[in-house]
Parts: sequence; C-alpha cells; structure tokens
Amino acid sequence: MDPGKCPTGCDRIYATRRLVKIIFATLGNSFDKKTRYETVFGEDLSTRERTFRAPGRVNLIGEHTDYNDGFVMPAAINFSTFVSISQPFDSKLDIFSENFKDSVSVDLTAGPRPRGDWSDYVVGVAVILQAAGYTVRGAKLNIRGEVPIGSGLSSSAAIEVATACALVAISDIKIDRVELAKLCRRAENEFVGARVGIMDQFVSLYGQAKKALLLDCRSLDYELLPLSQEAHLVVCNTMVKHELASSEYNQRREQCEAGVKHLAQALPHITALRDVTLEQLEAYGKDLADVIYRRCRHVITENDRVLKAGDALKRHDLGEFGWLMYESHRSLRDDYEVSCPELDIMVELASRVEGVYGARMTGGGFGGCTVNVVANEHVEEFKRAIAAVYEQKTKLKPEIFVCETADGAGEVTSVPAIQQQAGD
Ligand code: GAF
Repeated sequence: MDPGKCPTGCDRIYATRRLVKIIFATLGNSFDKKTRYETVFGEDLSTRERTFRAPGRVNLIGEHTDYNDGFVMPAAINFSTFVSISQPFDSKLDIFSENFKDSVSVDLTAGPRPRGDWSDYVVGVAVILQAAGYTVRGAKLNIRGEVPIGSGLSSSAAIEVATACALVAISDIKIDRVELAKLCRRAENEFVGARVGIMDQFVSLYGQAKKALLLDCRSLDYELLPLSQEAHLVVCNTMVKHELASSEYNQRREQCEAGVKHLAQALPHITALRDVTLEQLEAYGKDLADVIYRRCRHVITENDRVLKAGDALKRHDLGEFGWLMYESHRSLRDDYEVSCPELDIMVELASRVEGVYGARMTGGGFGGCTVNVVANEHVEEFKRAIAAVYEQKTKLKPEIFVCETADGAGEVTSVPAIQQQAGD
C-alpha cells in the first residue's frame, strides 16, 4: 500500500492525520498523555497490526545461580507484556509505551544508543538482533505491560521477549527460541547494562501452564515438572522496589567470579561455581575473604537445593519442597545478602501461618516479592493474616495474589483488558 494514500478514500480525515503526524514529529518526543501510538504517530494501523505476548515469571527456587552456570526452577505467570506491531514501512522504530505514556522514535540505521529508560529494553533487542546479523525492519510498536515493574517478577524479560517475537515475525527472521532467549539476555547485558543470566528470558519463552521449569543454565537442557494441584503459589509484594541494574547485582557476579578465580588455582578444571562442591569450597576456600566465601557457599548450596526440589516435586513431596524454599531464603539473606527487612518479615510471617509449606524471596532481591506455597484450603486465611500483620509491622500495604502459571510467549489475537496488578 502507498503510505501516502488513504486506504479507504477518506482524504480529508487522512490529510488531517498527516498534519497531526507532522505537528507531533515537530514536537519531538514530548507526547504526554496519549493512549496509543496511532494518536501519537498519526496513522491508524489497528487493522494490520499483530500482537505478541510474553509472560513474567516467578522463581520457585534457584536464585543467583543462572549466571554461575547453575540450576533454576521458575514458572511463567499470567502477567504478561503485549507488543502490538504494524507492518514494516522504513528503518525507524516508533515505539509507544501505554504504561509510561511515552513515545520514542529511533532510526535503526543510525546506531541507536541507550537512553537509560524503559525504551532500552525494546531498542536493545532490535540493536542486538542486528548485531547478530539479522535484518530488522522498521515498525510501529505499541507496548502494554502487566508485570509489575521492580517487583522481581521479571517485567524486563517480558518486554524483551515480546519485542523480540514481534520484530522477528514482521522481519521474516527464522530463529529458534533458544537463540532468541540468548539474544534477549544479550540485549539486557550489553544495551541496558544489567549483567543478568538466562533464566528470565528462557522461561518467558519456554514456560508452560501448571508446570515449573527446571533449567540447567549451562547446557540449557530443561524439564517441565507438574506443579501440585493441592497447593497454590501465592505471591506477596513487599511494595519495596528493587533496583536490579544497580551496582549490587553486578557486584555479586564479580564476587562469584573472584571466588572461581581463587578456587581454580587448586581446581584448574572449574570454569564456574557450578563445578565446585561444598567439600571443595571448604578444602580450598580457606584463604578467601569471608564475604566471597559466603557468596560461593550460597551458589553451591542453592544449586543442590534446586536439584533436591526437582526430586521433591516429582515425588509430590511439598513438605520437603517447602523446607528447601526456607533454606534458600536463609542463604540469600545471610550468605548472599540480597534480601531486605521487608522480605524477611514477609517470609517470617508466612512461616507462622497454617497450611504454608514454604516461602522465600523471589527474583534478584533488595525488595520485590516473596513466593509462597500454600495449601489450597488455607489460601484465603493466608492472604488475610499476612496483609494485616505485614502492614502493621512495616506501614506498607502489601499486594497479595494467587499466581496462575502460564504458557510461554507467542502471538495472540488481541490485547486483553487491563487486569488487576500486583503493584504499580
Ligand atoms: C534477575 C536476573 F534477571 C536473573 O537472571 C537472575 O539472576 C535473578 O535475578 C536472580 O536469580 O531476575
């Protein structure tokens, strides 16, 4: 279709839209309080757009192990990001975020640079696809995210993966899901500047409803394990926002690398903490600084817990699974030091409620959510008890919701109405 012609012959309306488009283009990026990109960029593309959805995740166990080549066990959840994309028309990406009521326009041929805001997750994916040798066509993208931001439920992977699915579809790129997960992680590592592992992008692409995904982050072999029907996953948002891209996360990675470097003097075959046993740490880690020793101990013991948790799920042993969750939290709090007082309070309160098998912080830490495994018949009581006492102790009103698991990313026919969120 000729982009200068009105498809329905309504020339006056179309001319007006073109004028609006020119005015907005002149105003640059200050398009506050618009609702969708067609009102911003002046062209109604609703009849020829396609929509892609990618879910956030809750991590059941296996925290800060993915970037140590270790094991994780997340599940995809029914909070997603939706990217609606138009047919390609030139080398520009015109992006509108419904959440931020903000628009960004970049020329893909001009080597876009990070802006330090939400758009980096979108532009970064396009830039990295190009860097990997794929030809990305220009497009208009409308983005709506339901995953609460900064809550440890991986809104970042959801936006990256939904964007990647949309861009490869309209650019006719043939690529498998493993490669897509790796490129999305690379976008976050190299463009956004957070040195995250592969867990979130992988589960956003490979998750399945009613299943936990046990992933070996080195080989990327995975198993989908059925979740018990006797209990629900309940997520409690402390309402303390984490700063994942903050120096703390990257510092933990450096500390793990320092541990590997030291241990490799005695164990030359190791390339990651995944290769080290607790006995080896005890034998060869005596000269490590205490803080590095504890970081290593968390990763080594957490890997072991994930594998045990996988076995427990297979045996339908929720008691053992829950105990491993508490142990994981303790290790994240004391050895890895990525918890915060609010997360600790939330876990402590949960441990006292009848019918709770286990509870722990989920995600990168420093705020965000806990995940709780609660017997079906005790869920309502759990929600009531936690909400009241947590608010009393912290003066923060928590968001508590029963978490439905979901399938991984794919194309959808429409964007659902905004659902209740677990945060902002
Ligand atoms: C964040 C990161 F994105 C993941 O890769 C993972 O490291 C997690 O923190 C901690 O387990 O979600």
